Amino acid sequence: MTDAPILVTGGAGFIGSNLIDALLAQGHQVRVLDDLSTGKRSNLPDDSRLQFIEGSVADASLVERAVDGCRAVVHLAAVASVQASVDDPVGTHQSNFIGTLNVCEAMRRAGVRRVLFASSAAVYGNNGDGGAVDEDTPKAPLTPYAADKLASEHYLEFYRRRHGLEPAIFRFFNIYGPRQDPSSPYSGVISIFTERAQKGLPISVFGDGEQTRDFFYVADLVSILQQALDVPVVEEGAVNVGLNHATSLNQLLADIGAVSGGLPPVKHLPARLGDIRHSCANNARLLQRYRMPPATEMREGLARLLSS
Ligand code: NAD
Ligand code: UD2
Repeated sequence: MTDAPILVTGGAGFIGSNLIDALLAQGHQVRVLDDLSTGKRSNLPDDSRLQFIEGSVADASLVERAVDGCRAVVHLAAVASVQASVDDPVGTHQSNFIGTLNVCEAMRRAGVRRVLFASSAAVYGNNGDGGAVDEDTPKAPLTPYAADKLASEHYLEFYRRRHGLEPAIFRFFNIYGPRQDPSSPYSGVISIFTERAQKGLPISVFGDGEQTRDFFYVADLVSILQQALDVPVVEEGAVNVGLNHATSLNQLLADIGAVSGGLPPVKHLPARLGDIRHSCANNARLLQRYRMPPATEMREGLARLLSS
């Protein structure tokens, strides 16, 4: 297939690089714009159909160059750590909000319409109250990270109404799988716990371990993103990406222990300030709009991750 490239911002990161493997396998041309702040060049294959541009989505003229001639954009570039946004709201805002605005403007100018956007369950704050949140649940962005994601959603919808963009907005819950970088204390919890379990290093649980998350395997997300690039019409409104299944950290540890044949010592530390207690997706809209692959169960996902 010789089509115009799909631009993946943040393509050298965890989710982006998994998506790119699938896009290349489908025969697409891919262009990546990534500043390598958390992503790695080595996450991407050496492939003549892949063009890599190193730089920031905060740089409007670079974004314009990257968008030019593309058939669609998957906008994943962002500082993914909620805590980093708390520590550096101004710096994070450049990537997480200005970056989105630059993508919208560049698309408008270039006449590119389809854009997939990685929003987050963080926009709901604690409004789930222990139950599953649907997309109409009132928003409570408690951090700069969540505020930037929600503002980005609103701008994308403005560009839909005013300029004909076709944004497919996804609110990812907790995505896990191969290439999620465990190296920072604010990395995804599964990447940290599995790495430490493999190395026999002690594991720290913040709080009592009864907080819950809706963990979603990256290959299942990739399948949904691929569909969103191809559906003839993107309906308005964001879509939760989760399983509607809450797993506590204590249960997660039991699963990791079962899959890896034992656990290193586990210690409990005070809960993180502002940590969301329960997060679970009502995924009815996801199931209505997209063909959900048979969901990867936690133990199977962990086994695939541990053997990757
Ligand atoms: P990641 O850190 O692995 O990927 C982010 C990528 O964006 C990295 O390659 C990084 O180098 C790049 N990047 C960061 N700032 C940039 C900038 N200013 N310009 C260009 N590139 C930049 O994280 P991920 O988990 O793959 O996250 C991808 C997207 O999904 C992010 O937008 C994140 O907020 C969102 N998200 C992730 C999760 C999750 O559970 N992993 C949940 C909700 C939302
Ligand atoms: C994740 C995403 C974030 C955001 C949000 C959506 C990552 C890194 N963060 O934040 O981008 O979109 O989901 O709701 O993917 N924990 C421990 N020990 C550790 C590390 C974490 O106990 O060593 C706890 C942590 O306090 C929290 C839970 O594990 O209660 C999950 O933490 P996380 O950082 O993986 O994800 P979350 O939900 O804060």
